[in-house]
Amino acid sequence: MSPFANNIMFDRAATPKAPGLVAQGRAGTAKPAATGTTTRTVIVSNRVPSPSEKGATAGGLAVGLADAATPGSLWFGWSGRRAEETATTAETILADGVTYATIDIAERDYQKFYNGFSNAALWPLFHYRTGLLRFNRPDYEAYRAVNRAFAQALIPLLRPDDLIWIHDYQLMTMAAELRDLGVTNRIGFFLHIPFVPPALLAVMPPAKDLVASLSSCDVVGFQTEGDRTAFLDNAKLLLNANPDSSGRYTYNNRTVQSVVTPIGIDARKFEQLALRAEQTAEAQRLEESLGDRALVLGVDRLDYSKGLPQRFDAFGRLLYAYPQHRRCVNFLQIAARSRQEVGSYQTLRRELDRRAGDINGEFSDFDWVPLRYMTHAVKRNAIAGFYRRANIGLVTPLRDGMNLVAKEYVAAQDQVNPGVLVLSRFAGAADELTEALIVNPFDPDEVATAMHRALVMPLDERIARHAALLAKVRATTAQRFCETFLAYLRDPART
Ligand code: GDG
Repeated sequence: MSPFANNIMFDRAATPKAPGLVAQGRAGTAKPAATGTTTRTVIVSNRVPSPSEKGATAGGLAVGLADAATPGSLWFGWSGRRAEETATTAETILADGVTYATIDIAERDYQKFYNGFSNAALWPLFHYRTGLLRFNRPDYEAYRAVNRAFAQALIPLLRPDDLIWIHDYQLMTMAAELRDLGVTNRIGFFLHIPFVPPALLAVMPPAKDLVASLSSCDVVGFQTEGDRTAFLDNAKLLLNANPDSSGRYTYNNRTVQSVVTPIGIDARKFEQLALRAEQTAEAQRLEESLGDRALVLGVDRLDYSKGLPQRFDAFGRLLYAYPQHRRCVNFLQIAARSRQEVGSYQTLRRELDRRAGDINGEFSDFDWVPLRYMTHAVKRNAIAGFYRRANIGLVTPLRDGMNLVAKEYVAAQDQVNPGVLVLSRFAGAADELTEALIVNPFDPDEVATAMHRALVMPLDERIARHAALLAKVRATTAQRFCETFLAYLRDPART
């Protein structure tokens, strides 16, 4: 074992480890949760988290929006159930003052709307993967039809002064459907994933339709300045829009305000969770299995945008190029399965199985297996404990709207003995988290060098970088994201 690796372990080990739902039936029967003159927030997203499973699912949207669902608000979307027919009336449940209203989607619509246009056309294109894009007209028609069904089912629940806040790429045409059906409420849309420049959007046949539909909103929000610029460039080209210096333009007699409102996490709560999580059985089992080895951790949905094959290669390069880390480090990749019905996800899984096998076959010893890779989800509090134990948070997506894992990793660290965040320059989070080791995820050697640098980084540098990162993660919280976006929606002229 190298003296160099011993240092790392000593540093990490130096700090002791601290040991009512109310079913409400069909649409329209919900008792108004808020009275008086304040406007109500209506959140619309494809999936509505069941109140009892909040925080239990792998996915950034539900995590980031938990703070928007304040008492008195309404959260509307798909129930998660596939039925014979797509419903046009919603079922409602009241929990903690929030009304959750959901509809079922017909199996045949779901396949085309969700697995088809949303996840085999929009998702790859918006993550710059034109080669994976599968477009066909029936899928797009089903997408429009489901967006229309969402609009039809929402309308009976609406009050005149509701602020409607629609989320993400599955619902890009819903605002246009609401307008078509006569809705005059303020409507905002937030895109959680990247937007692409005109040269890329040009390959999407209904590109103009999509940009025009978003222009039915009063406010359109993005994670980064780059995404907003890409959207406005498309609006100029496709709609002849002429945005002013604050990103505002007029289309069809409506003023559309584009805004940048990066999403965040409830940092203080996550810090507490991570501290307590050291005591969970999972964290303790992980600790026992590692002994004094360093831990490199990746936590992602199993998705090709997350750069997992390239990340596995980078870990292999680390062991190859820096042999002093062999036997002294473990890489744990949690890759919770998602969208398993889409072909490219099955291909990815096989690819990762193969690469993990290659690396372990090459470097394992009878008492050390370098790479651990699991495809089932882990409980949120266990993940928090894993982050805290990890010497490196390896967050290397090829493209990502924001990436909340990067922020969670920072929040979970022990401030007097923190780990190092290695972050892709193509994650939206890299715009803010500049004190991370920023890497190009397409270059396994560069990522391996960054991992090596993180593993040997002196404690004072780790503390300085982490303190700067933590200040940022604490400042751009999920709550601030929600408040800022809703403030724009209340008053789009605000700059
Ligand atoms: C989209 C955009 C944007 C992961 N595995 C497990 C688990 N997770 C949690 C993480 C984190 C969330 O899921 C993932 O969030 P990300 O932001 O990293 O990624 P996406 O799901 O792709 O989210 C993304 C986000 O929307 C918000 O706008 O940042 O760019 O793609 O919270 O901890 N949670 C549990 N078990 C797991 O195994 N419980």
